[in-house]
Amino acid sequence: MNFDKINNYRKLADEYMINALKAPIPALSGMYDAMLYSVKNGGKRVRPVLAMMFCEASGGNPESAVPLACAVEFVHTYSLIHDDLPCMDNDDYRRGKLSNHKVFGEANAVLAGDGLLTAAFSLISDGAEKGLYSSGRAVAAVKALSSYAGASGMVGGQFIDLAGEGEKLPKEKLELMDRLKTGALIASACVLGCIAANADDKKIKAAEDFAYNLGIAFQIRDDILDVTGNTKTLGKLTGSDSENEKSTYVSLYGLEKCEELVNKLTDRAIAALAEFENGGDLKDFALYLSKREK
Ligand code: GRG
Repeated sequence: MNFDKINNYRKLADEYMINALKAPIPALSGMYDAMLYSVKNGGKRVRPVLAMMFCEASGGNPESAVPLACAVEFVHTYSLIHDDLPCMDNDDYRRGKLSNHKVFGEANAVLAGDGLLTAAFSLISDGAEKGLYSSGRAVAAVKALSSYAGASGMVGGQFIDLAGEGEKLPKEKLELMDRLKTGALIASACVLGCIAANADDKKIKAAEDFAYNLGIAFQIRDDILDVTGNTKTLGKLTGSDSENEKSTYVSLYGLEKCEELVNKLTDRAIAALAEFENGGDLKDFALYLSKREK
């Protein structure tokens, strides 16, 4: 796999996000510190890398997708901050470091998430103002991101997750929850990358198809790692799913079948790339994610 390219995409996203989070007045420096803490806290940047790769695979310049890629990562980061709160998953650690509310307090962690969610949409408009894509493409990106991330997407998935706590979810409900909670934001990254390149509807549909298959494979891999993973590599304690009596793919199918499912879904994601002339890096990235250890 082309790690140099991936690391370059990660670097482009990191620089752009940090630059976008400068406190405009000293009175707000504490607010921006709380947002920056989680943005700089060691995420893998899977979603920004996917956005830039889809832009490139659609014939665009991946650098033109950077604001959209970062918008998705801001939404992802806000969701993790809110997910860790005591009223949700109540996690003291994220990526091996104290979670946002443990450092800044609960109220400030809520605000840091709110700040990142709204900043995501200003990044989209900034990209159009800088001439990286047209205003029409910015409108399409706002429409896609708000739909994938909102109540009918990621937020809805979290709702199903919280409503089903302590219950054994049937297969259909687990699939719906993960499609929304994990798949929808991955879909936003892939689709926004296509939007930056002005891709046609066929490519956008194929990107979404890739993303939902990859997203479920990603979630199953997450469930596997919660059982078999290394605490140090993952930056969190393993076994939390069974401790919290969460319904997961591993509890439903067992480890061996889950490994098979990851491979099958990854193959389906790769098949969707036939729509792109230049999908080789995406294929390698999907295979790499299917074997990830963190
Ligand atoms: C609070 C609205 C709201 C939503 C929360 C993201 C989420 C929904 C919950 C977090 C818990 C979880 C396991 C979600 C599934 C998606 C997932 C596997 C997130 C982790 O993504 P990575 O591995 O994270 O890309 P890094 O740390 O690399 O950024």
